[in-house]
Amino acid sequence: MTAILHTGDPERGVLWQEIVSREVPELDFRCEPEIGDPADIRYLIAWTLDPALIARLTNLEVLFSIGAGVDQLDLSQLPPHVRVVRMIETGITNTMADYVAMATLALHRDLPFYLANQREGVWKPQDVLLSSERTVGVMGLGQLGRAAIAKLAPLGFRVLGWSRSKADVEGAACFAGENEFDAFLAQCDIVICLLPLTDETRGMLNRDLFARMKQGASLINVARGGHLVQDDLVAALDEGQLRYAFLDVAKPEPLAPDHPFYAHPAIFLTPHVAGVTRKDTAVHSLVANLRRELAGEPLDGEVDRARGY
Ligand code: NDP
Ligand code: OXD
Repeated sequence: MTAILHTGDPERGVLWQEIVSREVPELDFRCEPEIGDPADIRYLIAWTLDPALIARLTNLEVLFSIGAGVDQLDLSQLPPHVRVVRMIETGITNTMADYVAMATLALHRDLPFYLANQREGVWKPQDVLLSSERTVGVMGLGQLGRAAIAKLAPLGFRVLGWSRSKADVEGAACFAGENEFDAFLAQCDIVICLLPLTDETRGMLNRDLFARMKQGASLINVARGGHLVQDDLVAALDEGQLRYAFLDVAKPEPLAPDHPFYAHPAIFLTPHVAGVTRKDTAVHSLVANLRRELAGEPLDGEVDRARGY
């Protein structure tokens, strides 16, 4: 018998069990803790890994991540032959694109400034710019960076993109690699981080990067808290090198209630809600991948484990 094991949110497990059992009847869908004979389990669905469970799954072949990112999974716990698949699904991409548009428009139209003035009883109009007069840069041109650009470009922003290898994205002028990073950064009024968290990108939103940005530019970090050096951000905001930061992610999550980010007047914090895996849509991505797997075809979103994304 070939089985797939769901871990995490029991409500999602019940829904996915019903749909996967109907759509892919060749597989026995089990929900933790009812794992049955662990030797049957070839496929695992998880957000994070439990080492005790992994040790029991001696025939595991594929790990399906609940999320688009995989850095929260400690892949060193998995034998090297186990393939890892990140979640690519319309719920995450659409909610992420909406969030990026919300934060970009809020910064573009000076909402943080007007909210602060409102609290002080101040009525003080600022010059109003056209969206075409703002340059927005997206770091990371994968599923989510591209979805963000598809939302931002029709709003009229001048959009730039940056990634490791040269990309071709409609609506954006694309830059690649360290050699073109300064040319990208120096033009942006708003920089959006949508990079995966890897050994190369950890801590890259730091003092050095902020100094290479335009003075008075703003940051939107919707990737991972580990990309950001928190003290460097506070210093850059306090010194006026950066104007505002929208942060959807932090390290650790949740931040302690007395963390300085909560009260900082130039920081806007949301609790990791930018891109959300929707159980009603993500299950169809899972089903499509399970069908590919059973047909011996390549899986959508398979991660290069050595590269980390
Ligand atoms: P993808 O794997 O599809 O895309 C990654 C992109 O980043 C690629 O363009 C890649 O370039 C680029 N990249 C990777 N490493 C580097 C580097 N060292 N220098 C420059 N570019 C690099 O990822 P997704 O778009 O699906 O997701 C991005 C991240 O968003 C996730 O890893 C996750 O951390 C975060 N996320 C956050 C959510 C939230 O709610 N806040 C929700 C979902 C995801 P190339 O193609 O050239 O390799
Ligand atoms: C993800 C997330 O990676 O929600 O999907 O952060």
